[in-house]
Amino acid sequence: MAKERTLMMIKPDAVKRGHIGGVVDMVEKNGFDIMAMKMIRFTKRTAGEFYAVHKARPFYDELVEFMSSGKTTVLVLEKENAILSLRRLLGDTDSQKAAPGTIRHKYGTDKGQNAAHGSDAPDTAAFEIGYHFSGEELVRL
Ligand code: 3AN
Repeated sequence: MAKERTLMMIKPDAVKRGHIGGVVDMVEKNGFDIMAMKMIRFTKRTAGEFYAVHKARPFYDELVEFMSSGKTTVLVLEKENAILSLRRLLGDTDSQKAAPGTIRHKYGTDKGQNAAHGSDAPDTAAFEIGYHFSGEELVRL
């Protein structure tokens, strides 16, 4: 399979607790190539835009509030089958149900404060990478 790119975010809960290095270590040890990485602070407006697909969900306001509550680390990761591979490494959305060895098991708290995000499909990965990075910010090998 050809290499694929996905967007990862280390969320405000994990950044505040000093887990950027721990999460990046798991990402690197699992064979992902980091193609871009930066720190951002979502505003309520930009968090709402980024998560617009979830607007109708009951947790939307909580999600926007949480994602704009502190700094977020945003990364573009490359690997064969990167999207599914990162979702497996993240574990269940509910950190309490995430399997041992996953990022959310190690660093997450619950369904909302679940340490990190990974794109869920090729179309959302393309939107999410384009939302955060211009083409020039992505490494060309
Ligand atoms: P995932 O990120 O695992 O794909 P989704 O797409 O169901 O999960 O939800 C998107 C984001 O919304 C999650 N990463 C999580 O932060 C938040 N979220 C999902 N369910 C809840 C919930 N019941 N309460 C609070 N936040 C939630």
